[in-house]
Amino acid sequence: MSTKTALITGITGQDGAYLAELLLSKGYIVHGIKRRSSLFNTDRIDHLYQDPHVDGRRLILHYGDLTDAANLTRIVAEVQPDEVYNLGAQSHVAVSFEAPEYTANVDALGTLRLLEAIRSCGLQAKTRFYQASSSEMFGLVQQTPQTEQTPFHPRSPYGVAKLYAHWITVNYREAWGLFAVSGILFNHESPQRGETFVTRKVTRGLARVALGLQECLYLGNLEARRDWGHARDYVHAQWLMLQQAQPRDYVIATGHQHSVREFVQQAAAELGLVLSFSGHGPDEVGTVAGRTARADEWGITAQVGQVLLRIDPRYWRPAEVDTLLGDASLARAELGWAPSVSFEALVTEMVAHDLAQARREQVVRDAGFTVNRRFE
Ligand code: NDP
Ligand code: GDR
Repeated sequence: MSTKTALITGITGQDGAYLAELLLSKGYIVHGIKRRSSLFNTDRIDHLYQDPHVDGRRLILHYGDLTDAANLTRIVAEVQPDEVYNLGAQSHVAVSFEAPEYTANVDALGTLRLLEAIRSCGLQAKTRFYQASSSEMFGLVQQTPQTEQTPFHPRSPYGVAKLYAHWITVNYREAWGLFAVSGILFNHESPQRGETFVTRKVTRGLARVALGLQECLYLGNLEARRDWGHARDYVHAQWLMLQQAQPRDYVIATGHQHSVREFVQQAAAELGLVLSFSGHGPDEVGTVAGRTARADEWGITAQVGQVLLRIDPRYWRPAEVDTLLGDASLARAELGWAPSVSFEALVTEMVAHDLAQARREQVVRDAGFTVNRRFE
């Protein structure tokens, strides 16, 4: 067991929660930065929570923000981390078109602030740094599959901000000798995925529609193709990158690609529903064309002929990333990393989770209480 100390920004997010779990299981003392919020925002890590009034805690949370350099410097000075994982970000690509300056401030300059905090605390020889880079940096892809050598062409304020963060991480490695690496991670999902990313929106939305809690699921571009893996596998790769003898950037991906449409069909099939599509562009709809035995077994109320899915052009992006497919050969060879969860198993796990959640909502509704109506 290790007695290392890690600091995680974005610990309340999908990856932060899985990484905190992994590091605690390895004996780390884990510090995390959470944002002040008017409501509790630690749902994903509540199972790891340790009472601050009891001595010997191994999970310690600090209030902070990537836009606040003084705060980051104080926390780094206090924690003296062996490893820093910079997972905090405004991570939604579509939202980055609405809030480009904020996205740049958090995702690009936030990374610089954190690197500078390590340097100004004199920790560049001690602290290893992981940057959450993204396949979105490839954007308009110029080579398939994408590797560490593929040129970047980001297509959103998010992608551009992440590219700055990527290069400033390289620069601190080259200029100051920091053990600083970027994981160029392709999309990774789980039942802990934020509800407005497409996979979770689909599994949650279809489960709710299937049980009559929501009338219809609205989506944007069904043709986009992504390389989807499981977040638990991907945080393991993040940790492995900081355990190497030499700092190096790695692509992390499954090497398999599916369209949003295929994801929807697979999720519907999990619920015992066969979907057929008709119409074009904004008029396209997805209708129940058949029910399998599973739909009866699971008490699914959606019937043949019912429209489950409609297109809402609001979800089309001003500039889209049409296709991403990663080649993680270098990570396989040097980190000994490989994904362990298939596309089908990922969809199964997410649908099962969201169906169970929808059933709980059904009980609440049937008891006469209001259910959550948010489904953006
Ligand atoms: P999430 O959106 O689930 O989590 C983002 C985290 O960042 C949350 O804890 C959030 O806090 C925090 N955060 C947001 N703004 C700030 C801020 N101003 N200061 C401090 N913290 C902030 O993302 P994921 O867990 O999915 O992703 C983790 C990282 O990996 C992100 O940087 C993302 O861009 C990157 N990435 C993700 C991929 C994926 O497919 N998941 C692929 C490639 C890269 P709060 O909970 O309060 O909102
Ligand atoms: P992405 O993930 O943009 O790849 O970024 P997202 O799930 O948001 O979109 C994937 C694709 O699905 C299309 N799409 C929709 N997307 C959303 N969110 N909502 C919809 O209704 C919808 N309909 C179709 C999108 O247009 C897109 O093509 C994620 C984030 O986790 C980033 O932080 C990370 O860096 C990248 O993955 C790799």
